[in-house]
Amino acid sequence: MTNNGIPRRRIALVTGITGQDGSYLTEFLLSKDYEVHGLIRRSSNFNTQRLEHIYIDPHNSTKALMKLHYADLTDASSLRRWIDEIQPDEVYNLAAQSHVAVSFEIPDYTADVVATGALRLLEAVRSHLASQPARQIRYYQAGSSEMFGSTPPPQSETTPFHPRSPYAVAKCAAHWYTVNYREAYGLYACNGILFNHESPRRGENFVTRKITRAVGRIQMGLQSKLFLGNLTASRDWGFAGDYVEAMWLMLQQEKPDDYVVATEESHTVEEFLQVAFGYVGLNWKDHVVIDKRYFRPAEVDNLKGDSSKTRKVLGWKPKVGFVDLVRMMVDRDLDIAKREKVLVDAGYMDSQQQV
Ligand code: NDP
Ligand code: GDR
Repeated sequence: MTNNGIPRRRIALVTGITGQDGSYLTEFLLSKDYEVHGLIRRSSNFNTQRLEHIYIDPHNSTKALMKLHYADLTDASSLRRWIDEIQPDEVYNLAAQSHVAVSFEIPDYTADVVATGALRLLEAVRSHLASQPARQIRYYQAGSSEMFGSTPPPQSETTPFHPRSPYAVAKCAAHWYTVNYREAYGLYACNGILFNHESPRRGENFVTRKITRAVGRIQMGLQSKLFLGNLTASRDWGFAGDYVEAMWLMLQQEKPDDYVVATEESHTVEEFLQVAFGYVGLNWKDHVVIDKRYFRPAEVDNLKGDSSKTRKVLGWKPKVGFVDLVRMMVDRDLDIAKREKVLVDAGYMDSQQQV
C-alpha cells in the first residue's frame, strides 16, 4: 500500500530487457500494470531497437512505466545499487551471451556473464533482503534446454543435464546457483527451463531468423545464397510471446519451483527451411549452401520437451504452432526486405549487405 491507501503498483526488474524475450516480457508486464525497470549495458550503438515501440520519454510524460538504467551482469556493484534503488517485487534474469556457437569463441566471457552473472544477481537480491527483512523478492532465472545437451528426448524437469557448449555449461551453473539460493536462504527463486523460442524479433544470427531474413531477401532479389551449417539438428521451437507468460506464471505460485516450457514438437533445421521457403513458393535446395564455418565443435542433436508439469501446475500451453510461427517470421521479414529493396533501388543501400 502507498501512504494514501492505494495499492502499490508491482515493480519488476528485468535484465536483458533489450533482447528478444526482454521486449516481449516488458510488453506483457506493462499489460498487467507493472512498473518495469530494465537494466541495459553500455553499447557504442543504440541497443534499444526492440523497445522503441513501448518507450515513452520520461521528460515528456508521467506515464512512462518502463524505465531503463545502465548496469552489467559483470558488475556486481551496479546490480546491488539498482536493486536497492528500485526495490523490485520480481526480478527476471534474462541477460546472457546467448549464442551457443559464439560461446566456443568467447568461453571465459560467456561463463562470466551467464554463470557468475546469475550468481552476482542472486547475491545482490540476497544481501538486499538481508538488509531489509520486511521485503520480498521473487527471482526468475532464464534456463535453457541446451542444459540437456546430449541426453535423449523427451526432456523434463527430472532429465539429467549433459551440456555440450560453454554456454550450456554456464547455464547449468546458473541453474544450480538458483536452486542453491532457494535451499540455503529460502529465496523465492525459480528456474524456467525454456526450449527454443523464436519470433520476428529473434536475433538475426540464430538459425530461424537467419533463414526467414534470407527468404525475404531472396524473394525480393536482394540475395541468392544462404550459407548454413548442420541441417539435421532437431529443435522444439515455440513462439517467444507465448513463453514470457510462463516466466511470469512461475513467479505467481505459492512456492518456488523449476519448470520446463516447450511445445512438445520437434523439427529439423531442414524442415524449417522447407516450410519457410515453401511459404513463398521457393525451393530451399536452390539457395542453401553448406558452410563448415557454421558447424559447432559439439552439437546438440535432438531437443523435444516434456512440459506436462508446466501445463498442469501453471495452466500454460503454447498458442502459436510451428507452421504459424515460421509464417509469422517470414511475413515480417518480407516486409523488411521490401523496405530494403526501396533503399537499394534508390542507391542508399548495398544489395550485397547481408546478415
Ligand atoms: P538475446 O540474446 O536476444 O538477449 C540477451 C540480452 O542479454 C540482451 O538484452 C543483451 O544486451 C543482454 N546482455 C548480454 N550480455 C550482458 C551483460 N554482460 N550484462 C547485461 N546484459 C547483457 O536472448 P533472448 O532474449 O533470446 O533470451 C533471453 C534469455 O533466455 C537468455 O538468458 C537466453 O540465454 C535464455 N534462453 C533463450 C532461449 C531462446 O530460445 N530464445 C531458450 C532458452 C533460454 P544487448 O542487447 O546489449 O546485447
Ligand atoms: P540454439 O539456436 O543453438 O539451439 O540456441 P541456433 O538457432 O543458434 O541453432 C539451432 C540449430 O541450428 C543449427 N544451425 C545453425 N545455427 C546458426 N546459429 N547459424 C547457422 O548458420 C546454422 N546452421 C545450422 C545449429 O548447429 C543448431 O543445431 C538457442 C539460443 O537462443 C540459446 O540461447 C538457447 O538457450 C537455446 O536456443 C535453447
